[in-house]
Amino acid sequence: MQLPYTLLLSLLPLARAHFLLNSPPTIGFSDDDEGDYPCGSFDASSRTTVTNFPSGGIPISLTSTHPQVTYFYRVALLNDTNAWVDLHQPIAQVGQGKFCSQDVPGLAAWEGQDAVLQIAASAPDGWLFQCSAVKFVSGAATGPGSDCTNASSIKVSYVDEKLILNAQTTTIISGSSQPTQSVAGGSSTTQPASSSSTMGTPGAAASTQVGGLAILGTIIGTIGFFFF
Ligand SMILES: [Cu+2]
Repeated sequence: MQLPYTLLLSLLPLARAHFLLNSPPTIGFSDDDEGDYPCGSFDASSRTTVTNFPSGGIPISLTSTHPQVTYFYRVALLNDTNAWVDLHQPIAQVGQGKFCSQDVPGLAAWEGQDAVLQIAASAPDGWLFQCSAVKFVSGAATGPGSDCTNASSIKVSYVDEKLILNAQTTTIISGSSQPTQSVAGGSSTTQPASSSSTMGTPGAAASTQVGGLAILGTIIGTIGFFFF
């Protein structure tokens, strides 16, 4: 069967990309070099497009082309882009396609400061990075944009893990506060440990963080949600 040329074109980005940061705007995307810490081979200090990041939150829209991926949401001050701070609990996505967190809260303590948002993704083929230039500001959530949508086939769940990943080290600390892996270089190809068995408690806190997404059901044996 031959696919129409236009359809083939529309499939190309999904077929090739590891993952995409749709919103806020990425500093840069290179499929071949997305594994290069800290920003997928692009300059972390680039300020070409700066997104105001109110304490109330912004939507963060991602597209995964992998059957599973874990996203870590991190920020660093512009003058220290090797010191990353968790912005949001990591999220494991099963299934390919778009996932959008509608209101990821900003950091009130950093209001007025220039910073870099980094999405570090643990994918089957290794760590991948996308960054966005942001400035923390006061104010209410900006609300979801038109690209803040979710693929119907995905399911996502929170992961109770803390990632320490910089130019010197890559370590994941699970909910039990025990390091589960430690490798040098920030380019490990290992997966985070037991994302399904180390999740935090379900309920209001989790659903509030993602905010506005409909919860359809609970994943058997673990704590998770279906989003659409
Ligand atoms: Cu990939």
